[in-house]
Amino acid sequence: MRYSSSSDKERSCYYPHRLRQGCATILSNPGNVETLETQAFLRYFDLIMSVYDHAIAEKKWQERWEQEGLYSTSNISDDREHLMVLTEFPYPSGNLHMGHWYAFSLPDAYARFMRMQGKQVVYPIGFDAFGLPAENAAIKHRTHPRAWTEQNIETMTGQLKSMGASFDWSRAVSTIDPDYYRWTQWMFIRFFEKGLAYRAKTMVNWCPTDKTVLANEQVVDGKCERDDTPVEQREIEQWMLKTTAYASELVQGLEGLDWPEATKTAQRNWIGRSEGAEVDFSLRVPGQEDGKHSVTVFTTRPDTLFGCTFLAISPELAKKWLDVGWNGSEQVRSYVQDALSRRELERMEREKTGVSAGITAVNPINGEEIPVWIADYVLGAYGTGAIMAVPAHDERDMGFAQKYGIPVRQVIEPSSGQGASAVAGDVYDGPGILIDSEAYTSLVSDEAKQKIIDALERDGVGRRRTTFRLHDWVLSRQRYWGCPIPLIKCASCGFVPVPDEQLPVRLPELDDFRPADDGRSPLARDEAWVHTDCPQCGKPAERETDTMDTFVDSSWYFIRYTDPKNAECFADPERMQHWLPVGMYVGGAEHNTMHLLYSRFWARALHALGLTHFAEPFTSRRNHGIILGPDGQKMSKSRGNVIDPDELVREYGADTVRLYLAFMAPYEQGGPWDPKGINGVHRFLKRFWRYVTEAAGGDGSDTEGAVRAVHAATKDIGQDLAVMKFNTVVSALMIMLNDLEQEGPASRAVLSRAVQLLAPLAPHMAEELWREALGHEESVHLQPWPVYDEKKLVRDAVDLPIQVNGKLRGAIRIAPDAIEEIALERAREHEGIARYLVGVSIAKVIYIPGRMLNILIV
Ligand code: ANZ
Ligand code: ZN
Repeated sequence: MRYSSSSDKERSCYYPHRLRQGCATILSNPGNVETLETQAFLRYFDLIMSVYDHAIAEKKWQERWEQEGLYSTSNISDDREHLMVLTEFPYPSGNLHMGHWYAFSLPDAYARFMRMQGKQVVYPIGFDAFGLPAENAAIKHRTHPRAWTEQNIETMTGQLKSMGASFDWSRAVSTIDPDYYRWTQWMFIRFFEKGLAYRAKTMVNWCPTDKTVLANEQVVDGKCERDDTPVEQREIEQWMLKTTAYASELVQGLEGLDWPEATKTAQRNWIGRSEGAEVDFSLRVPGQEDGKHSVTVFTTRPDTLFGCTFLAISPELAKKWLDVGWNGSEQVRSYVQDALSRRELERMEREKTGVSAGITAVNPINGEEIPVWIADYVLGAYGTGAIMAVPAHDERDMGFAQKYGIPVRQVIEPSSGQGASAVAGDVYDGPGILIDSEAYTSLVSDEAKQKIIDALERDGVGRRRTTFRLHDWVLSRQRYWGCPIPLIKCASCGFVPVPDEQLPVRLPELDDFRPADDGRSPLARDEAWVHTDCPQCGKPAERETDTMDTFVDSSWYFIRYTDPKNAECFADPERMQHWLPVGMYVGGAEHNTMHLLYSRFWARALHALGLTHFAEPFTSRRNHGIILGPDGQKMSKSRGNVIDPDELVREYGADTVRLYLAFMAPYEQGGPWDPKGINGVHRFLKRFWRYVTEAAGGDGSDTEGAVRAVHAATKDIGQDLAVMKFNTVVSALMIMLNDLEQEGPASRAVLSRAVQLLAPLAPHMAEELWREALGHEESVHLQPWPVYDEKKLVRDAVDLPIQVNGKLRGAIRIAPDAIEEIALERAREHEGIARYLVGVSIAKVIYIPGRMLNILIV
């Protein structure tokens, strides 16, 4: 009997066994439609008449899960291990794209798996809602950033829910919520009190389009990363955070972290720790007393001190000298002015230029007099802003020396003996053996470094020193859509923090929030907001009008997830203890430096203030790749290669999209979207559905092959999910289904296990099969991960007869080619055989693989 509609030949396949059963029941109970069996029949009948309708099923389960509170995590401690699975803090740009799906739906599978592994897992979500893009979009669309942002949050919440992720929405936070930024401000004040937040006049990157300061990290190839405008250098007073205070710790802390090596390397390079020495050179300045002035250089190569043929100082340092009365030449003055108008990076990349300072310096190691130059390749903000130049052993110095005809003197020879000839223009910058270096000649570089520093220290003209490339974090922005800096400027008291009980300092609602041309923040226009009283002396005072960089907001969001509604403190210490540090943080490699460094700094600072129990916020970190358009290019509207997840969800369902994202590439690599590929996984899911529903109605019994298929899959999938090898998880599911199909309908136990294995990646279909087709009460997502039995994994097992001293004592199921140790171990595990083996010693074993095992005992 087939209840098929000819238009869809697949329909006939669903639940035929159940259908048959139900019909039988009805036939045996004519006239009694009220029995449970007939109700069941009608339900099954409805089901078979429809194919798996992902739209209905996905919506149904998303609602049920929310009603049942399946993913709201309690803060009560139990025996389980607690784990926060954290993903990037999404920016409410207005539309969920494939990148979001990649970033959230696969870590969701990991979170689900960890839950099934018996851990208490929280998978939080929120919105990083302040920032320039919102403001720029609002200006473009002639709306207010708040309206624009709130609308986007609403849309994206709906889209995120369509993913079927196990987010704990009860913990959602949004950084524009005054309850959130109140604590951002509170922390800022603690940093300010500790001297970690300070004001300084610095050269900053200024984007003339955005009319704001940019962090170094926000400048790409000399242009604003947002709008490609060439960035200018301006000297402005800014609020800074002293990231450099923890430079050493930020390098050392990396050691203990389970992070990708590439990310650690990126951070090490960014922080740029260099061990070396400072060396003081006294100066001979025309018109001034000899040795009255001196300059200190930073070098990582004190072993090359005898090869130093000139000193070079940065234009910044030259400017300082000019400012305090150095009578530099006209040439010097115009050179300095010109060089200072260029960006650091540009100065580094261009051909080096310089100008003679008309000054000489005295090398403290041998009293030699050498010229001083001003050179643009010397950076003002690194080391001491001055270098001892050794052209023979440094590329940049060599280029400069050749250009300006400065002598070159080789003082290091490669240990192999075959020295590069420095005079011929080759630079040897490795370690080696010292030559032409008086008492230090013949020493190796490392030893010479130490001895030379010792000598300099003894004479008081040098010292050991470690330097970092890391700059302090320029925090303030002259823009509207950010967290206000909670300080008040008083003419007599200076900057005074807003008292804690008056926080948050709310962002005023401005109609005209556009940036001003004078570089002042738009907040300055709200006179009523600006004017206030000094909390210290009570005299009239003004509020700080700059807002904070949005990297501040995302520096501590994971902390707020532990206790999102707390009005007494930023998070209860017990709750932090419960969930933090973050056990698994999954995100993109573009965050290797900025966000991951800022939040590590933030955590260090909070920890140093005694406000948290952890110094490192993220114990484990995994990076994911990027999904490219089908053409292999970055997805972008202008290229027309954007794949819209909403459309795919409508057509194939969220489970298919999730499964395909998992399948298409190794997660840490990503790759181009293949529009045809998604059909393959979609067909696979349909087949999975058909197999389970068909078998669920019958009285399938398990073949060895079926049992083996699910046990093998349990092992493989478990191993791969634990390390986020999602693509091989999908292949393992496919292999399992093939094997099961070949074996025919399996038992409910085997089917249930198969569905459990599907659950992390295809949560909706798995739930539908689990509860509806297999009739389980409790959600599949609350089930423990099944255990597998190694013995059941063996293919083509044989019954191997076991003899003890020649007498048959039993048989074990084992692979025909199993090695002797394994066969013996299995024999020992066999109850009937084991009792002959206790308290005796084995004299000899005769083993013929696949045939028999004879254990001779004494
Ligand atoms: C002498 C020397 C000889 C150097 C030699 C190198 C090779 P890292 O490792 O990146 O820290 N340096 C110091 N301050 C500088 C500045 N403000 N701008 C540009 N260059 C600067 O590099 C340290 C080396 O970079 C220092 O060691 C110095 O050059 C240069 F055979 O001193 B060296
Ligand atoms: Zn005051």
